[in-house]
Amino acid sequence: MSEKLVILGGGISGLGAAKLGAAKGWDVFLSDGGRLSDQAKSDLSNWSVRFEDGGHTISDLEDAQLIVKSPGIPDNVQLIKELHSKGIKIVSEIEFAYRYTNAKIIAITGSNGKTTTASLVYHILKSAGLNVALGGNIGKSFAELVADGNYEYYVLEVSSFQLDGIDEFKADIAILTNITPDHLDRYDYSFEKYGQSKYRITENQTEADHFIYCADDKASVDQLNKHQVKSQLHPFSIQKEVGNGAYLNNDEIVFNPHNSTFTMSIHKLALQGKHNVYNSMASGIASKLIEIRKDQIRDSLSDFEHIAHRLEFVAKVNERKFINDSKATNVNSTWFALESVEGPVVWIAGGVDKGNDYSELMDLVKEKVKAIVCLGKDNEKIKAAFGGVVDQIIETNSAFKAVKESYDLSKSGDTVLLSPACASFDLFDSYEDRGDQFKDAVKSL
Ligand code: UMA
Ligand code: ADP
Repeated sequence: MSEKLVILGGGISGLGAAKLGAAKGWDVFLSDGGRLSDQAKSDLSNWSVRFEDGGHTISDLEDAQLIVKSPGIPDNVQLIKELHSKGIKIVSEIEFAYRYTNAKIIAITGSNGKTTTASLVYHILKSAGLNVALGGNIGKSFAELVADGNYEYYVLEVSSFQLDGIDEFKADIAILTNITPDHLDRYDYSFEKYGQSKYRITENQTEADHFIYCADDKASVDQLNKHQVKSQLHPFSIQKEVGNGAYLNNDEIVFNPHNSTFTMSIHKLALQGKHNVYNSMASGIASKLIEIRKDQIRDSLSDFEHIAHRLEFVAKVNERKFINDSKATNVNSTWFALESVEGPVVWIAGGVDKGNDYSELMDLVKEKVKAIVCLGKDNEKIKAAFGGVVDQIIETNSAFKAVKESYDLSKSGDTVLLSPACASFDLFDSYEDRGDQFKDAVKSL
């Protein structure tokens, strides 16, 4: 008889795990506390997967040999505690998928820059002709990719929630972009615990593997000092010269992993801004470690096409520049946005605050921001933080109104920047929805 695999959650992750589990001969039962879509039900039936929705029936879960838990379900909810107490192994979907592939894995984690860096690495490898897939915390789940294809390389964006459920998962090349406060509600509001979770990306690595990290990021370096990382270390920095990684020499990036040095001007990078120098460095090191040619790496870092909602140029309207950075859902990502645009700036900010400390933005706001247009239901914290610093702070509750007000507050030569530092769920379905509505409003000006 087949062993029983229980999957908790029937979103992207759970459906991917169900498809792979069924293909590998497990007796799969998927349980969703919410409602499954008709498409999900039809897919599950086609794969001969039994399922329930609208609640979790514990008696149908506790005879599982293995449980795959979706990343959105926290570890501290009663259901998970109960299943743990019965001694059942509970893993994340990336751990489950890992058991069914021998391909090389390049995994990217961090608080900001994961999607950009993963997409850059994928672009370089794909352009070099490798048989490579991109997925994980973006696009398709790792499990679905493994179920559907036979790739030689997987470039995976990996979240801390996914790392929390690993056991043997190991990346041949791991990239940690940075560690700044985010998702602290899942880590007892402890930045230390969140940092430790990110470092689990190194936990199963051996001397044959590689770990690429930002030497300028204090939290990353502090955690490195606390961990016994066995893999080969590859730092990147724009502040100082480092070996076996990448650093900045005036306007040239010097890549020197394994002492094979090559350089690239930051002016040739497709993605501009300091944060993208970091992302390009990390991607270039990873690509060199898998022996992609220098010219290929340089070409791909220059011809990469921008990803939507990340410092995305939308349009110039009567000499005002509109930029969509809707994906900036925490203070650190907004810091890099404000740093990279030229003032004067009309800054559209706000939404659901994840415990933000706005003081980090104060210097840049003083230097560049002439007006703030709040786009959120509760804007008190933003008003309190910047009330004495910025003359005009106004409140709006739709992308259309925010764009209209920003246009009126700006003049020729100004930049209107949507970089909210907050999640979008008070007024929008997602950050994509917020960015799309912003772009539509700009186009209708
Ligand atoms: N559910 C239950 N029981 C519960 C709670 C939820 O059954 O107690 C069900 C819901 O009804 C729903 C399903 O679980 O049907 C949703 O599961 P999920 O929230 O884990 O979402 P997925 O659709 O499986 O997507 C997840 C990631 N989501 C989260 O981590 C919250 C996706 O990342 C990821 O792309 C996908 O797996 C594939 O790996 C999204 C994300 O927001 C983009 N990630 C966070 C981020 O980037 O900041 C970490
Ligand atoms: P993630 O997948 O980690 O959320 P993204 O690449 O989607 O990261 O970028 C999210 C936001 O952070 C965007 O606003 C982007 O401009 C900004 N950002 C990208 N890379 C970095 C970085 N290395 N450091 C800080 N902010 C960054």
